[in-house]
Amino acid sequence: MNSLITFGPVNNAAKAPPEKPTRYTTNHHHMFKEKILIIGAGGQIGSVLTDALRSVYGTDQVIASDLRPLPDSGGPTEVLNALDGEALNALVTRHNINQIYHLAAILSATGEKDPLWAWNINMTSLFNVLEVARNKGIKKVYYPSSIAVFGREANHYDTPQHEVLIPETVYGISKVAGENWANYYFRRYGTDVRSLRYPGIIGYQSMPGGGTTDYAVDIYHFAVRNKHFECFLRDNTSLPMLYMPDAIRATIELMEAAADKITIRTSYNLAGMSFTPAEIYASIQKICPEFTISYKPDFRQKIADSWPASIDDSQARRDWGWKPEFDLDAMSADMIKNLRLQLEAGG
Ligand code: AKB
Repeated sequence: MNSLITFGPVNNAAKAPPEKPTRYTTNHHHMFKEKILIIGAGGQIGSVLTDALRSVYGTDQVIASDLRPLPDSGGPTEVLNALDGEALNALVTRHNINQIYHLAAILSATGEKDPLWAWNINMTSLFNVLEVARNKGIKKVYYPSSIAVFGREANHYDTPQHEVLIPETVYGISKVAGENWANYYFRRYGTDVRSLRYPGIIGYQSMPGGGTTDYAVDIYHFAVRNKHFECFLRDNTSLPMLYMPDAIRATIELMEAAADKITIRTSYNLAGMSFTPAEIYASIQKICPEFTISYKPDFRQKIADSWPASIDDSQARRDWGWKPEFDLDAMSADMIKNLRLQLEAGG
């Protein structure tokens, strides 16, 4: 039996109900049987995913955890340092956790400031998750990868699923390694780890931190305040991007798919749209004609240049029916509408 699930905005931003809530279908009999731990629930994706998973599985079934205390989200929260394997083990036992979403990571731009520190955080936390999953028989693990796994040797356009992976950031190296460890745990121990290579994710509910695609969120915040925006990438830098409701839906659809449909146990290519800073600016200008932009590329330009301009996600479409809903103009309209509501509400 399927039930229709809807969810609204998260609690870490001013409330502003979306006109058309995102819908999920899920197996009703799964609800209230799952006990889910989200690691990195205070982050850009984690904060939105927490609300979405609570809509699907029940508020008390989803434990939101982060390094720092989380704001009240109406459900259970925990402080967890994912580098502390014993603390993770104890938490999993205490809450009878049977699914883990591991979203904590140092992203591409921040990682370049201290590569060994970033490597240690990204890999140690993943090993802690994989080991607790193996030892405690966790049913499913979600581990996000990224377009950062690709480097300049990869095909730049419509980058295929099976492609040479020579990343140029420590973040990308950690994601290539992480994908392969996920695959290893699946093949060797049967641990059901599932993964998506996220492009840049754009949403109004939360802010990104330390990525190369962050400009595409920041630009909307400047536009609704009618403030001049200085972009850290060149105007013609095309990157793959995805609107938050599509990203959340992709994640839940992958995790709900029957295990025998999942043919990729490293990580699935995932795409929504591709655009350059000049194109997102033009899209925003249709709604905010006064808005102005200038370009001042910094060290993140080199990272962006090493990433694909567009992604071939046909394997995800074939295997578990992935299909994005938002294009650039639909995203701009929804972002600006919701950010304006947040501003009006004092956010
Ligand atoms: C980043 O820019 O580092 C992230 C990503 C694409 O993984 N948003």
